[in-house]
Amino acid sequence: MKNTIVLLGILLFGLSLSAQTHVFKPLPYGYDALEPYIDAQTMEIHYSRHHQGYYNKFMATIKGNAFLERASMADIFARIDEFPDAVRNNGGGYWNHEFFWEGMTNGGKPLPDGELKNRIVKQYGSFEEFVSAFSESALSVFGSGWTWLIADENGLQIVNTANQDNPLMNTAVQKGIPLLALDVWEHAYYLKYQNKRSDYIANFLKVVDWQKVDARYRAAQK
Ligand code: MN3
Repeated sequence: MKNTIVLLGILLFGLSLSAQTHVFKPLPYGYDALEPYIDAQTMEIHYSRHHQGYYNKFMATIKGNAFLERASMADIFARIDEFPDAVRNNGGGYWNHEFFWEGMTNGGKPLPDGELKNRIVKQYGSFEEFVSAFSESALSVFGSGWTWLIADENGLQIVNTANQDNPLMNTAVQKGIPLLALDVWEHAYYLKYQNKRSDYIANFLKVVDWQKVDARYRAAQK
């Protein structure tokens, strides 16, 4: 009897874990880890208020919808036009920020030799020219949005999305697999940089984890 209760407890615990598809992951580093390029106060507000806010609203919005509660974010984004704007805006805000945090690391990491580096050089001429193109794109976002490096059937693309949209959404003009994201909403940089978005972009590029971007590219080729 006692064993049965223990087994039942393990089973219920397992079910409760599997029930929670969408989790609010801890920031992969401390608030001050990306100083001085991204300041601790901005990180704290961005993560604990903005990102958490999108997650909370997303969870409240999807409550009771079996598909939205269980499906992966990629599967949800692939059908995003079927759902209310609150799912698109808050689901995008939830996923985009997690992806953004995971693409940065203390001190940054250089792009290793390999297929992504070769592809960048082939398409853009050099890594430096690619960085200029990415920066220009981020500078050109009008209003709130994101800049992405994506992989699609033609290779690499630099694309911008408005609001909390992303290139996984079936509504996106240019769809693809995200490799790198840059948040260019003013809340991402205004405290430290005010209107100087170009300085923020230049400093973001100093903390990019290109090893991670390379790993994402390799995963996208499979
Ligand atoms: Mn943001």
